[in-house]
Amino acid sequence: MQRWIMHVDMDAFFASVEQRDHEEYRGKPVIVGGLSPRGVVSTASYEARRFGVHSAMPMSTARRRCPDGIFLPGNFALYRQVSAQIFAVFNRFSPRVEPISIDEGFLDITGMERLMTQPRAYAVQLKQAIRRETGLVASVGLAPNKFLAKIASDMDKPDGLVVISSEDVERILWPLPVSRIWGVGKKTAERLSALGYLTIGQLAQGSLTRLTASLGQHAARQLMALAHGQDDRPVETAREAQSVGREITFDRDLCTDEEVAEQLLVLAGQVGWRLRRAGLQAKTIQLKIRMADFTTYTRRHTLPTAICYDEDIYVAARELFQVFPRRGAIRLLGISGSGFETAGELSLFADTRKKEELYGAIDGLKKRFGEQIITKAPLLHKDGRGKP
Ligand code: TTP
Ligand code: MG
Repeated sequence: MQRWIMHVDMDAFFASVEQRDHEEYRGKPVIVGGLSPRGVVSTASYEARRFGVHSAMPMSTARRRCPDGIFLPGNFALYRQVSAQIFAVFNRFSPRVEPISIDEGFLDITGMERLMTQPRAYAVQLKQAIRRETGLVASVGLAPNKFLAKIASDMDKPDGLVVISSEDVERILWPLPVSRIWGVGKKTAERLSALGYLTIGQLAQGSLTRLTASLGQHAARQLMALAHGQDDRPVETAREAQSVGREITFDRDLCTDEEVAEQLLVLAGQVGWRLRRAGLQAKTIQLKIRMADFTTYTRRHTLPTAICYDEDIYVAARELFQVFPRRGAIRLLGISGSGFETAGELSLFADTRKKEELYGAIDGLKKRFGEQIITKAPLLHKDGRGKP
């Protein structure tokens, strides 16, 4: 059966909230982000983007490009609250909502059109509901799968509503650069360009054999399907995910506690990012340990309050490891979080607010440039390269 997936993404989210709440900012270039000399831009209003200001740019550059802009430190607590309102609307429009970040999500609306109306009209209603209930503008992409829906929501921002059907793939998708494929970062884009594949169309018409030689079978197949506009990943609701976790099997067994600590930090960072991206906090943290002889242990700990920040997850996992009685060479480590609470209600504690701000900036970079962009300082070698 043909599916209908909606991808909804708020326009200039943080800046739009500021413009909504301060009449004097409307129609003006508003830049939200770290205001210290080494700060980065979280986002810029569309007025500011005309000056060449965009997310993840050093604040100093933004000030140079847009000296008369309105520069604000941002209010993450408020943005989280607004985000919760937006997701409440999503949840009314579909029982299948997958949160992707603070201002975006996928909705599976397959079958809804029979109950209600045509998909496009349904998307119009959703945009209207968001505007009515939050005073903010969203862009919506509508397509038979997640990949195309995400491309579509970005095509006519701000206030966009773009439908891509299967027949439109060649016309709409193929002229786009390969970097628009979700998961194609700079490195993969370079490899594709070396093969002569600059656009998604060139990739689609390229040779699977050459692609496999360059990227391996799994990635090559996946990319080829996406280039043809095919993507059968389901919309996964946060509720369905029983746990969010990551594990690593090491090329060489870990022998010292320091090595273990270092890998726990890597894992905690990956799990934290996944939790926050889904707007979740976990009450239970589980550590999985597989020894060199393949015996496998799990240890779990339920905390008094749910957590989602890397260092909190790291501390919980580290504690579990410290009381783990067996020592010896370790082949695999895994951390997972479960017992979810939806993030949103905000702590009034100053240190939590600081963390929220810090992680807001980090997650923004990860969202833009991929998960690998930021790693914790202890993981860096002296030459500045990351280890694992
Ligand atoms: P985005 O949806 O990527 O950006 P946006 O909503 O500001 O603008 P657009 O109209 O292009 O969608 O990110 C949502 C929010 O996440 C954004 O308002 C601020 C935050 N963010 C950062 O803090 N840093 C970043 O680098 C990015 C990309 C986003
Ligand atoms: Mg957005």
